[in-house]
Order: sequence, then structure tokens, then C-alpha cells
Amino acid sequence: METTLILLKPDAVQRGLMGRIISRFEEKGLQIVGCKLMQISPELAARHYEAHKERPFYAGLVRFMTSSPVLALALRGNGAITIARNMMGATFGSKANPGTIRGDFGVSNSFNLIHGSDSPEAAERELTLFFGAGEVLNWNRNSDSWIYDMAGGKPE
Ligand code: D4T
Repeated sequence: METTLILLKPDAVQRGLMGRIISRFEEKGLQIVGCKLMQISPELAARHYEAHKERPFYAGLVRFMTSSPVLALALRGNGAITIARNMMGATFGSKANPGTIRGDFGVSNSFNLIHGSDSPEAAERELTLFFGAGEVLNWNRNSDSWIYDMAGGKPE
């Protein structure tokens, strides 16, 4: 099972889209194992987006991400990282396909509603940035036996 970091960005929180976006992940079958409304500091934004430090959009991105609260989610599932990225859609709202979160809820390129880890390494690093010890819970979801085929001993 993979765990991925999702951030519902300030535009998603301010526009009242948290519930609808969370519902999509729940309905898909991803398990919420961490959830935290937080005001990101400039230091945390800088660590999270350190790969983009030299990019022209970096200053605006940090300003946006620290302008208002975000909702941090830890989502778990078989292939959760790729599944969540596919559900998010392309980076820019203007290009994202209908049916994806960015495609259905936004038109902006910089206010693009949601972040999701793009690799297992990024997920591990980012989960540690946003969640402290004990804030990601290992809990048994009773519906798992209907969400996954466990006949082979592992979730399929
Ligand atoms: P994040 O990292 O927020 O999940 O988005 P993506 O993985 O889909 O896209 P990214 O890392 O390339 O970009 C990070 C963040 O920067 C904003 N951005 C990006 C921007 O404002 N202008 C740009 O030209 C690009 C490429 C949007 C997402």
C-alpha cells in the first residue's frame, strides 16, 4: 500500500471545494489516513517547493501557498500516488481534461487547486514535512474487503 501527500490549496479551501474533492478520493476507494487544516509558513513552502526555487513562478507560488490555509491529506491505497495524480489532471486548469479535479473545478494555471506527490520518494519526503509523528494513522477500514479483492492474499 502506498501513502501519498495531497494538499488542497488555498483556492480550493476558499472556494468551498474541500468536501467535493475529498468525496472523489473517498468514492474512488482511497483511504484517508491523515487530515490537517494548516497555515503554511514561508519556510515550509520553500522546503516543499525547493525543486522549483529557480523557476520564474516560484515567488508567486510561495506567496499563493502561504496566503490562506491549505488542507493536507495523507491518502493510502494500492498505487495511490499514480491514482491521485491521474484524478488531479494536468498541472494547468486550462489544459486539464474534464473528469479530473483540475479539469472540472478550475480554469487558472497558477491557482490549480491541488498538489499530489509525484513519486514514492517525493511522497515520503512530503509526508514528513506536513505530518508529525502519530498524525498519520494506521486504521482498519471495514470496507477494504469490498474495495479490494483479497483472494490472493494481497489487495488486487
Ligand atoms: P504540484 O507540484 O502543485 O502538485 O503541481 P504539479 O506537480 O502538477 O506541477 P509542477 O510541480 O510542475 O508545478 C508546481 C506548481 O507551480 C505552479 N506553476 C507551475 C505555475 O504557477 N506556473 C508554471 O508555469 C508551472 C509549471 C503550479 C503548480
